[in-house]
Amino acid sequence: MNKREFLKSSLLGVGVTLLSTSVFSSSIMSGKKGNNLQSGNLFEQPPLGYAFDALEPYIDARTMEIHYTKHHAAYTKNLNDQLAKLSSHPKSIVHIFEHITQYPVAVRNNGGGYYNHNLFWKIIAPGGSSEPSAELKRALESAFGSFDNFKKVFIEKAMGVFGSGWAWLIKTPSGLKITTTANQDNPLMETETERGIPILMVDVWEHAYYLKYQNRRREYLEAFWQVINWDQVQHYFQMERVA
Ligand code: MN3
Repeated sequence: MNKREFLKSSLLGVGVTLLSTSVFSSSIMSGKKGNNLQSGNLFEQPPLGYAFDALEPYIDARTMEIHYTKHHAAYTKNLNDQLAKLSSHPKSIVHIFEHITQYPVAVRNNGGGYYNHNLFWKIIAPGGSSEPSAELKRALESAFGSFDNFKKVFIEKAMGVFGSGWAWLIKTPSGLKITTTANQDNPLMETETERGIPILMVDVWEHAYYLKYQNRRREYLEAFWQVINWDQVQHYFQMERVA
């Protein structure tokens, strides 16, 4: 399997699974053509799945509430509003990312905002394993020398994001890599030089931590580390094998 085929099959695997959290409106499912999206939403914001205070004291309830009900909700609404203006319906959110240069910048920003938070809420969901599986640990050791070094590099990369953006652990044909994106871009977008399957990600926009941590991004990142749901990381890690 060459790199292009790998990415295609891998991204499809992620797309199909993650799209199960998106709900196509009945008008889409019924196959109506044209600009009929004004009264229906192509993408829905998935339920958070846990209480706003579930990640206390690491991530405070007020931040979670505003982040989910205001920021993420707005990205979702704005994405739907933008897509309603288009003459044809996108096949999937992943398909949009793979052809992102063909879309208005508002689709890029709000589509990324919609999708990235869908992933992120699951990564910080309570109740999962507090450490990676043996298999994932071996892959991390292979790529970064040790698990401790992986954590160090990930946090340094996240610290290095200037302004608003994200840090990512991604699966690529040449192994696990850490990358960063600006704004709401993600490693599925055709514009990224480092592309791959998102496995672990952290939101380093100030809205993700400012209420509790103000300018202390490193403290937020250490706190984030305490709430990583490694079962979900493992789930994303294995998803690439879905052809
Ligand atoms: Mn955010």
